[in-house]
Amino acid sequence: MAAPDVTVPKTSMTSNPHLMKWIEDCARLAKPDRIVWCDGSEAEKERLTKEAVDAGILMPLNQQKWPGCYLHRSNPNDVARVEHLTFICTPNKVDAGPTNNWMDPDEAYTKLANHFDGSMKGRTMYVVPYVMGPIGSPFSKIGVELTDSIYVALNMRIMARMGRQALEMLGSSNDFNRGLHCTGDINPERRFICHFPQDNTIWSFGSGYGGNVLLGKKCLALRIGSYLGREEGWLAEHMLILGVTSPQGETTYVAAAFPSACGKTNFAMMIPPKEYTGWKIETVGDDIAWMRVGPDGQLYAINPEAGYFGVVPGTNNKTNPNAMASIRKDTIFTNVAVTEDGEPWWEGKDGEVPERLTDWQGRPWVKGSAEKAAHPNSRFTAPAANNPALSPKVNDPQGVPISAIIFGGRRSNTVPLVLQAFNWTHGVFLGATMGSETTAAATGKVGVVRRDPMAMLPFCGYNMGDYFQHWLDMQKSIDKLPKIFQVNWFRQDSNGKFIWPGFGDNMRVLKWVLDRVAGRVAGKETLLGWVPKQGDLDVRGLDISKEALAEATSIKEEEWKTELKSQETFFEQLGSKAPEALLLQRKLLLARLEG
Ligand code: GTP
Ligand code: SPV
Ligand code: MN
Repeated sequence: MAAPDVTVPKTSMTSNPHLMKWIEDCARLAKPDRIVWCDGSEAEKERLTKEAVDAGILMPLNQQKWPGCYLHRSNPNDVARVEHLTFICTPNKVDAGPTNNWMDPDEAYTKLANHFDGSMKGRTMYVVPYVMGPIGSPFSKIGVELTDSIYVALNMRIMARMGRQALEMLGSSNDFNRGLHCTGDINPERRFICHFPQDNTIWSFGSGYGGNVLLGKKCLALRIGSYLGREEGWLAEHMLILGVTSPQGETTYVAAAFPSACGKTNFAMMIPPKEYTGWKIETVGDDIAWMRVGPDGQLYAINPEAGYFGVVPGTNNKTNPNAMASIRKDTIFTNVAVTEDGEPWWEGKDGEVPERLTDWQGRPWVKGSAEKAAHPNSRFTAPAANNPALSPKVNDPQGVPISAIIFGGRRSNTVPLVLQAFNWTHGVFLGATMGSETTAAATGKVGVVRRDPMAMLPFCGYNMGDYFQHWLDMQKSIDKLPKIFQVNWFRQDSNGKFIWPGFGDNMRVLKWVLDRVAGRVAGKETLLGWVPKQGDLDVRGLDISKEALAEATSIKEEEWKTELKSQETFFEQLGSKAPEALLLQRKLLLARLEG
């Protein structure tokens, strides 16, 4: 059989031989009709947007009210990450560990090559070069994604520093992530998200949605990133990064890990309540943090991303005004509903529920319908530059120094509003034993408690036991250790209502965190860690009863006995990879509980 005639078009942007060769290899496999380089320019954005609109991939929203905003409807079978179809492909199964799906690399390449073979016939292959992290930063990593999806190309343009600048930074180096993506026929039976950490390679087939296909995000910045982080002595985490500035002008940076759809974007953009006049929160990142020890021995974090791929439902001018401002222009909405006037709509938006809508699947929807109009995992892709609270440090190649790390799950019971770890090892234990109720961010049942260590269960690219050890080992290289905290905004009362008001009022908890970091307040020692002393948690102006606050902050020993059982099962799963230091933390806690 004659080799198909696929020539990679020449470009003034690069002549990198490694890149050219790899694109040729992929083109020979996928056999696209055309190969198009993405340069990241405005003109290119306009051209691709027009093509996407003509092809029905994007639908213009009301351009008077939502300038530059478009709607994309994904296939209803393709609306979230697919954890059961996500694989870590290492030569040895133990390196992926018991919390990941594993495939032998040779088997995975062969299997997926069968799907990729000819999969881009009649289609265009977009070459999307991008940088994760500030241009020129020693933290940053370069990736190139080959994709048949215009939607992916346009999203990557928002989510990463995409185009010419990436190729300039790459130069003639062979050190870049090789990402190959094809939507195929969007068939869940032929959907695979495969990571090859040893090859710095990702092959994604059969999906067109978010974390499955925007390969710089979860695939590179977390799964491959965490693997590289262990090799190179740094941390890739599912964390927001924020700066909080006091009325005296002192800025403290905090990183926080909450599982998918558990409040990172909201916390990172929070506007403090009126009792906190003079305080300012600025967003460095809303989903991913890369953290390294700086020359001064402090832990520094960058946000590798350049945009937000945020949860739409629940976003409004009360919960998250900065997100509302961020999505007002140049935003791609995925799977929201549309009003008769061409405006995007979702559950939890401000204002009256419209009488009539077109739902996320394009079907007529009437008020009172049992079905949701927007998909619960509908998303916005918005440039970080739109965020009024964007931190001036967001492009700082050195990142920001982290003073506190917060771990938080979605727990209707058991976990109190806030506590501080006794020390680093205990903090790693708190992160490692985090549990959270599942959400619509991944396919599967919603609301089931599962262990989600450091919010990384779906994103750790290697053995979870080794990951815990890496966290423990970091202690030795950090001179000024960040203090570690655990929070829970999601405790419910007996009627299933959230007890804590959350959102901007989370500032009150953050204030206690800052006070502890600065050594301004004492804490009360409990079995689980330090908690605010009576009166130290600032509830001025808050409509919450004494009883409700007591419930939100309560520690119930019976619930903790159940929790410790579940932790034990989880650690057992890790076998000999479970670090002794963490097993001992659990035993100590058990002894305190039973003592
Ligand atoms: P991913 O993008 O999936 O990683 O999610 P995320 O962690 O950034 O979560 P996000 O901030 O988008 O919040 C997810 C959902 O939780 C939204 O519907 C929010 O309205 C809701 N939420 C966020 N913060 C709070 C809070 O403090 N209290 C309550 N009750 N809900 C919250
Ligand atoms: C998450 O699920 O944690 C997300 C959305 O941030 S996705 O990009 O789909 O992973
Ligand atoms: Mn996320």
